Amino acid sequence: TVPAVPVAELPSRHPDPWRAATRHPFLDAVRDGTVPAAAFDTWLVQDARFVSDLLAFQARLLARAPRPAQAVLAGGLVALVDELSWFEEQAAVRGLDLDAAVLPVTAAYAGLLGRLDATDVGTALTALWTIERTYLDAWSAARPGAPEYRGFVEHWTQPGFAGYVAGLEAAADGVPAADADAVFTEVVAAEVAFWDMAVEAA
Ligand code: HMH
Repeated sequence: TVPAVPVAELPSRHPDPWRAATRHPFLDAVRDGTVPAAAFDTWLVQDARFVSDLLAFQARLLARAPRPAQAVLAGGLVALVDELSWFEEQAAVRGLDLDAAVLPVTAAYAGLLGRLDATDVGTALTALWTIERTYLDAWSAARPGAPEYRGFVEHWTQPGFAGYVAGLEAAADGVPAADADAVFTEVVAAEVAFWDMAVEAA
């Protein structure tokens, strides 16, 4: 058998998909202040739905995770519940309906999360690390963000989030994945499609 690839090596093994997922025109527009508010709001409502889908996926993953991965997954679940409360506050401030229709890209991403339930735990942990690392790197590239979006960019680049992603890295590296490269590229493609949705909404 081939030795397991540390997840931290996956971005450099797939540089073009990784760049597409973490250096996206939507993020440039948030940084520069050129994103139309309606496009940002459409994206924000769909992201709240994604976080709720992710919470459910992560709860299912925790139920089958090995002991060493349990603490970071459980901590992440609490953070996702807090994140949903934060989304509700932002939605209230911006006058958004979080029960708006789910867009196809969001439904497709939920389908991917559902399929991960049937994979080995190592593959699912690699996917979860990829989801969160992509988000962290993408928002880090949008720093500091235009004044009207700075609070969002700061929220998604807090040091505690980077620490969580490091914890997920250790958890993923502790369990071999059947095909880390395949799940990495599948998740990264879903992330690109999700950013694309925001640009298409503009
Ligand atoms: C699309 N990927 C997407 N949204 C998020 N909120 C995260 C990752 C991080 O939880």
